[in-house]
Amino acid sequence: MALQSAAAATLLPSAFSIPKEEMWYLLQSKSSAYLKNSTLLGISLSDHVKADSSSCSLRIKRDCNQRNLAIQAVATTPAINVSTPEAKKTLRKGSVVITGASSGLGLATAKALAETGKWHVIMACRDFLKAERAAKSAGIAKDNYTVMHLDLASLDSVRQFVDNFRRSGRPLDVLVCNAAVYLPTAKEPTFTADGFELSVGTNHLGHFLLSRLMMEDLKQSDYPSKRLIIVGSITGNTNTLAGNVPPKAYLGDMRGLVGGLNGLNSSAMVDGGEFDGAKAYKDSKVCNMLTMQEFHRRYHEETGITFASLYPGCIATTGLFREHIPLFRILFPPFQKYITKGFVSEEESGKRLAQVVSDPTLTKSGVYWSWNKDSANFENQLSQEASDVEKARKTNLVEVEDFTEY
Ligand code: LMG
Ligand code: NDP
Ligand code: PMR
Repeated sequence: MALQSAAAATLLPSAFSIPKEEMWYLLQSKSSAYLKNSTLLGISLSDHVKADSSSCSLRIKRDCNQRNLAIQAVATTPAINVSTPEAKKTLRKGSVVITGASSGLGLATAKALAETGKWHVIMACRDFLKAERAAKSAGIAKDNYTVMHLDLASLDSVRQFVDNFRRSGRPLDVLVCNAAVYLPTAKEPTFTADGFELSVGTNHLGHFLLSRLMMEDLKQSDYPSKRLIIVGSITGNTNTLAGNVPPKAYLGDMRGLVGGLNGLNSSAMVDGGEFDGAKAYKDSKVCNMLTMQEFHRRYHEETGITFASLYPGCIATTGLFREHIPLFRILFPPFQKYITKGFVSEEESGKRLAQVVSDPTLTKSGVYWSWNKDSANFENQLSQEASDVEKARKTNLVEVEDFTEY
């Protein structure tokens, strides 16, 4: 299937390289709509999503240099010992990567965490200057943040970001997948550098690769609680009123995603249907919430990483709605404030996400957090589709070999 071949080539972690002849095979298979009964990078092309990497017919080479770099990077960070109260006092600053921290929820979370003095925030942003300016105008102290370039709409950029991060020598204690695009008025699909429909390509696939790569860095963290957080939303959950506003999220059998989301030999939509920008965003949020759960099932026990998702509330004033019609942008905030009462300020939403990052009591993995009217957090119920185990498996497109055992 095209995504498994195209994306297999592109989504491959940089810690692996593919022999030339096998790359040729991947390129060949990119144009083939249906490849049956072969496996690629541990994914069965016959059923799209076989998790069993033992059936891998193509070999993946490991790039030991890459791995060594990661180990060196972590070795330079001071070790902590939490066994005594004294040691607790000297707990080093946590190190958190937040994607899309140049505005809205990401920026507010960066600010909330930086203000505690306990966190160094790596703002992973596509627009370096905008992020620097945003950090300055939010009043984030220089010592508490670093801006690093990341364009989630390019898998090369994702890999480059991970390399740069490792070179920085900082540990990774928490990764927050926050960035997103929403294209509700688009009539035709647009695409990422790798040819995936832009909303799902950015919001889900870019974050998926980033998460899979950075899980290795998280594993090596000696911080008391290491976490990988993927921002979800109510509008992807059809067990809510908000989730029933058309167009509703629906992934179907995910044939479009499996086919490459390229709008050529496959649909640009996950479910294989006609392009709809608002639906694509909601579908991407379902993918985000499914991915979190799949990560939990696959990696929580082995890595000790807490995987979580959340609905931060309706932050009706953010840049997310920049592509919506002007009338919507005017009416949406008062509608949410006075009618649905689902409105939260950017500041409040930032505190919520910061809580999921740093609250020592929120260590439960596999949870979708929400907040009630008094801003008290609770474990929320996901819709049937957003909890579907089979669909969750399909969001994990690349089965990556465990490369901890050198
Ligand atoms: C689509 O339109 C667009 O086509 C698409 O491009 C994209 O933008 C998409 O979701 C985004 O929307 C959707 C359309 C659907 O929405 C609208 O046209 C309405 C937009 C208006 C939004 C702003 C509201 C402004 C209100 C004005 C208020 C002014 C406030 C002033 C306040 C001052 C106070 C002093 O909309 C519709 O189709 C409408 C019908 C939707 C109803 C859906 C509800 C379904 C409920 C089903 C029940 C499900 C049961 C679930 C049970 C769960 C219970 C827990
Ligand atoms: P904003 O538009 O304010 O923030 C989105 C961020 O993502 C921006 O920093 C943007 O960068 C960044 N971004 C977009 N594309 C890319 C890319 N290709 N590479 C890197 N960064 C990128 O929206 P919100 O703060 O509202 O959204 C944040 C999260 O909250 C999203 O995951 C959204 O789904 C979720 N959410 C939002 C809700 C709301 O009501 N607003 C409700 C529920 C969930 P730039 O500044 O350069 O544009
Ligand atoms: Mg919704 C009952 C409450 C409720 C909540 C909490 C939201 C959140 N919305 C609610 C209800 C309604 N909305 C109703 C009744 C309508 C019909 C008038 C409605 C409409 C609506 C539109 C057109 N709402 C929207 C849109 C958008 O374009 C936003 C969207 O879907 O973005 C994907 C949106 C949202 N409503 C929300 C939230 C949180 C959003 C924003 C985005 C997101 O999920 O990230």
